[in-house]
Amino acid sequence: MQNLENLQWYPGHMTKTRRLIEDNLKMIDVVVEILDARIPFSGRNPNFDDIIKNKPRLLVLNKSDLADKTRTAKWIEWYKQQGLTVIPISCTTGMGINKVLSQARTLIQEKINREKEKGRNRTLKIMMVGIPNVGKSSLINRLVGKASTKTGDKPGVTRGKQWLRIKGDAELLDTPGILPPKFDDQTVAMRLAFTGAIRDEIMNTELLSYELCEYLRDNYADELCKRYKLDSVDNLKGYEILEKIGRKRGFVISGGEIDMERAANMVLDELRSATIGNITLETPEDLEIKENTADK
Ligand SMILES: Nc1nc2c(ncn2[C@@H]2O[C@H](COP(=O)(O)OP(=O)(O)OP(=O)(O)O)[C@@H](O)[C@H]2O)c(=O)[nH]1
Ligand SMILES: [Mg+2]
Repeated sequence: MQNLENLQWYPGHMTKTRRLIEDNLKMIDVVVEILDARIPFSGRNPNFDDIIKNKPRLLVLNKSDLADKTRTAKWIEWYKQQGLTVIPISCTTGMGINKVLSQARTLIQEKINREKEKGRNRTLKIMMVGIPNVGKSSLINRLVGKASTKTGDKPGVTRGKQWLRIKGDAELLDTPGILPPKFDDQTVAMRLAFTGAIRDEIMNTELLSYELCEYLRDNYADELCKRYKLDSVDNLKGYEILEKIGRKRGFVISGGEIDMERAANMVLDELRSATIGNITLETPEDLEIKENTADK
C-alpha cells in the first residue's frame, strides 16, 4: 500500500476553514455533518468532534444512491446505537432531502419552543461541514431549490464561507471540505481516495486501483466479474485482476503490454459512478474486527 502518512498535501485553505468553522460556531443552532454513504466511518473527520464539541449535530449519509443499501441500513443502526441522529439522503435523486430541516429542527425543538414563548421567531442557522467532495454544496442547492453555490466532481470546489437563505425558514452556511492533517490509519486514507475525497493528482492511481480490485474481489466479486466479463477473480492479486480487466477492454500498448494506468483510472471512475455496482467500502463489522485485533 502506498504510504499516505507523511504526504505533504494538507492545503492552507483547510487550516483557514477550521478557523472559519470555529469562528462561526457561536451563532449556529445545528451542525449538519455530511458523510459519504460509501465510507460512513472513514469519511468522518475526527477533528470535527474537537471543533464542534457539544453543538447539536445531525449526520446525513449522502450519495446513498451509489451505496450498498444493506450496508447503509447497518451503518444507520450502528450510529443510532451511539445516540446520534442520522438520515440517508441523495442530492442526486432527492431522496431524504425533505427530512434534513425537520430533523435539524427536532434536535433543538426545546430551544425553539422556549423562544416562541418569548414571542421570538427567528430563522434556524445551520452550518454544513464535511470532508471534500461529499456534497455539502449540493445539499444546500437542494434545500434552497436552485443552484446558489458552486458544486463540482472534484474535491476543493468551495473556497471560503457562504451564507444562503431559505426564505423565512433557515440560513445555511456552506464551508469548504476539510480532512485531518495526517492519517494514522492507512486504510482510512485509501478509502477516502477511492471515493475521490483526496485529489487523484497526489495519488498513485495504479496502486490505489490494485487495492480496490482486492477489496472488490473479497466483497463484491460478482459485481466485479459481471462488469468486466471475468470468469473468476478468486486467488488473484490486485494487479492480476487489473491486468485481466485491461486485456478484456483492449487497453494494449506496444509489445502486447497492458496500459495499466488507463485500466486503473477506468476502474476508479467506474467505482465512483457506481457503474460496477452499488458499493460501500466498509462495514461496522470491520471496526469490530479492528478493535478485537487491537486488544490482543
Ligand atoms: N451520485 C451522487 N452524486 C452526488 C450526490 N451529491 C453530490 N454529488 C456529486 O458530488 C460532487 C461533489 O459535490 P459538491 O456539492 O461540490 O461537494 P462539496 O462537499 O461541496 O465539495 P467541496 O466544496 O469541494 O468540499 C458533485 O459532482 C456532485 O454532483 C449524491 O447524492 N449522489
Ligand atoms: Mg462545496
